[in-house]
Amino acid sequence: AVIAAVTGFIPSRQEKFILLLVFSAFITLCFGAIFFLPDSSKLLSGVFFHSPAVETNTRPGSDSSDPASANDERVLAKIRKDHEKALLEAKDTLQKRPDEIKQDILNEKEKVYHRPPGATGHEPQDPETKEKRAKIKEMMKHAWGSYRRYAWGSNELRPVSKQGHSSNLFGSIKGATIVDALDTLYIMEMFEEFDAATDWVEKNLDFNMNAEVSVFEVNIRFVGGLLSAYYLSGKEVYRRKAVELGEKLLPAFKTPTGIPWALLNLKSGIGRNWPWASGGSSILAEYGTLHLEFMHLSKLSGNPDFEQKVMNIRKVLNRLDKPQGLYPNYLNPNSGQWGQHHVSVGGLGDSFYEYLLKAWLMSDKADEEGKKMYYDALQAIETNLMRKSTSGLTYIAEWKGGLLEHKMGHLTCFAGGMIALGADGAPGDKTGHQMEQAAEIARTCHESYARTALKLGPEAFRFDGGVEAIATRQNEKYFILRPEVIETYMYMWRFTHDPKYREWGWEAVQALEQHCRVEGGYSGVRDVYASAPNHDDVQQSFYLAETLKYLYLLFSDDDHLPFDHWVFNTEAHPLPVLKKDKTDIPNEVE
Ligand code: DMJ
Repeated sequence: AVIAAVTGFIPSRQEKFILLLVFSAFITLCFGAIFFLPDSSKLLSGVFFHSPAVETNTRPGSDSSDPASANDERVLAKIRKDHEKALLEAKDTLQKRPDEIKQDILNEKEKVYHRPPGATGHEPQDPETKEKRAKIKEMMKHAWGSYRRYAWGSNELRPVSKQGHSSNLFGSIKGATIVDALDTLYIMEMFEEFDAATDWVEKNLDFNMNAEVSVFEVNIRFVGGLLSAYYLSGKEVYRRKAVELGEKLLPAFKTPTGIPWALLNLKSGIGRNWPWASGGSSILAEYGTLHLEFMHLSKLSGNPDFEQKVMNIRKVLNRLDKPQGLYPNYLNPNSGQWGQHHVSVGGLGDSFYEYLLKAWLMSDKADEEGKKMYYDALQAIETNLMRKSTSGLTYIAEWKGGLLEHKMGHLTCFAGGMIALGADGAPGDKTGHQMEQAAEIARTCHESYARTALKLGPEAFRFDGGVEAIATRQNEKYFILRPEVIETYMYMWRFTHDPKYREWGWEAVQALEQHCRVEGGYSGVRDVYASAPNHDDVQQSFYLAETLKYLYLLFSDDDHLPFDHWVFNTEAHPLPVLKKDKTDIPNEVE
């Protein structure tokens, strides 16, 4: 009440605790001051301490060569030192203005670990769903167990040749599969495996290397994976490693515009862009897919740099003219001008749009700028890129300087889930319309699977030359265990509970088991139209991070990682919604 009267601030239970600390420091100050009065220790010894040791020490003319008395001297010296320290701290606190004390309290409060509900689920009631969910967990056990056996510590597994595989996307950082899989292990309650992974991270995960990495890939898989592992498990090592890695990525933003480089040498801090990118440009889906992780990094580290860097990207984008309201995939970080006018909701563009929507949702709908940018962009996509095929399949084409390429990537199929997730907040009366669009995209993407021999989707499919939802080029016929179609089924299931989405998800499970499962894990296939699979011998880390996680959630109840408390980053790593009223209740950590 006194604090409320002085500062106008009504403390919660946690804040009361901190206030109590401040007052005890004050009392210590008064108490400690007595030591500075003449002969105070004598007074104290008479009034407070009745231990013979102290009495001996305070006796006039005591012999300091006596070991007992030397010990007493040490005790008293320590007490004096402690009190001096307490005095200084209390003096410091009492010199603060009420608003500074209030800020300190808020800062302390931020540091407390909070976990939103639904980190782990419960068994579905319906026996068939329960069995299917258990089957997906068994698939995770096979994928993880094989990686652990044949490729432990490498970035990925070669499941056919049963050895490690390292992609140059991560420089010489190791353990991509471990970090990408952490949260899936946790939500599937594979705690022995989670602990083994934690042990590896503690002892081996290292970012101090003279090697070039993809800023985007490292952010979505490593920073995202570490953040989720922290929020799910509460283990400090994950918070520390996420912040450490985030700090290593900051030099990528040293460009004239603050639009980051695609590639960064973690030791020298020197960045550059992909040599193939139009006019030395940075890529929309790469610099536009840092927001969620960086907002959390600022929150967890207290360092505002992360947030400032990603908010500046928005500023640069909002100053630019957009052709037909569209965002080109290429932007030059030196000049701040667009490169080629290519627009895509698949590769090179995709997760930029996803992060605008999710930034708004993750801010508990406070980020109005993110919201506006998302719905405006979606409107431009609908007008310029979304088309219906002759037989009525809705697809999202690619836009090249005003001309449409009637091709849809597997990557673009995530858009069904994104549009469903955003439909509820759509401006005007568009909620129903957007839900229909999302359902139509889900249907088209399902068709792209259904029209193949292996019942797995090609990398890209076309709607021209007399075909619909079929890949016509040999180099677009592969399937690399990608998650986007299943991701969309999961969102559609959550929002509609239409059983067809679980049926379609189960079809994918059967195809994965039949054609991708091998003795040493799961492999991608080179041609989904061939009658028998030709394996590419790579178990992508996103298969464990995303594909299996989304499948598991598709067969889980809605209160497992509920959408009003968690937002998935683009690698399916769940991040907590930053509740405006901070009402999330701290949970027990298993
Ligand atoms: C993942 O790394 C992410 O989903 C990313 O946004 C796109 N590509 C892969 C999966 O296909």
